[in-house]
Amino acid sequence: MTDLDAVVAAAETAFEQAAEPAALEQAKAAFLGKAGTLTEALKGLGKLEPDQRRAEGARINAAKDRIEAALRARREGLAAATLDAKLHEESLDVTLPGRRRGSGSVHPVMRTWRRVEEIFRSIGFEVADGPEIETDWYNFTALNNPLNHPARSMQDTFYVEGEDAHGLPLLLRTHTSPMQVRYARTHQPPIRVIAPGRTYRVDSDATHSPMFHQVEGLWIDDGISFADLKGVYTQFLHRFFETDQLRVRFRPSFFPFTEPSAEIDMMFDSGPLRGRWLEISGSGQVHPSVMRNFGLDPEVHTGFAFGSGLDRLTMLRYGIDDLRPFFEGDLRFLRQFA
Ligand code: 2NL
Repeated sequence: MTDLDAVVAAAETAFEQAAEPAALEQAKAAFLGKAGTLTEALKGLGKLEPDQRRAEGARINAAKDRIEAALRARREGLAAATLDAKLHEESLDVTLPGRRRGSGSVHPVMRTWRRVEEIFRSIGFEVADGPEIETDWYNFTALNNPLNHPARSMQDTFYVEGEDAHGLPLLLRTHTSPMQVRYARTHQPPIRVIAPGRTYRVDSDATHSPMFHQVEGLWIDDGISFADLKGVYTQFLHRFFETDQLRVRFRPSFFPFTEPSAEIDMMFDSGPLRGRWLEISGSGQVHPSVMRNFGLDPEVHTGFAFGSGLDRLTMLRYGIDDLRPFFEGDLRFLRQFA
């Protein structure tokens, strides 16, 4: 008679030693397979007397149940171990912060540009746009610049190849005025417009960049005066610097395109820049010749114009006294304004 306890013990040991599922299935075959120990034992039952056969059959089946139980346990053990190993290998700390795509931010001068548009729009101004490559007429002639004016020289203005329909040179606009000239020639008074944009001059130091930003404003109707300029520009400064604690003064000056002309100065009454007059804008009443170049009669229509630097407004707003870092692209500097 087969020593079934020994067979069960051998099976348990063989299963325990199977280190992975394929080995376990092979070990199983040795006991429960077609030629396995238990299968052979069952085959031997036919030779026994019926009584003995029943008792021996029950014994073999009990042994078979134990071996199958050991097999199931080992299968589950191996599956759990496999899962554990996999979990360990693919472990992932879901509490780690994600790697985000860096989000960009608006350049400080562009923030100023947007704020200026928003403020003037709320006062009733339109926003004009126009080309950065201009003709001599729109940039200089229409604005009353005499032909021998030094601003027209190659030392001051970037000329580009090519010429306009009249054979006159093309250039990078030196101010945003030509956008206002184009706007005024295609609209009827009341004309209330600002023209923000990039401008170019041959100039480069701590406070001058060959490319800079300006915003000009123009209000033309019958009877628009310096008083209107003072009201509009003061309101703009209060809104832009978010304080009424500043003073504004107009200082006589000269520009070819305005008469009379004035520099607008401002002084903060509080904050780090307090107590010093700061030049903030050029301004004046539109010159009669310029008014005629708009296609308007200077005897009927009057108006003011101003021109301010968006870069300078930005520097004053953030208290930065060097223009260059704004255009050098060092993100450590630029991110401070995000
Ligand atoms: C400056 C000077 C100024 C204007 C700009 C202007 C535009 C037109 C007609 C008349 Cl279309 N004037 N613009 C007027 C006075 C001064 O700016 O140096 N700004 C920083």
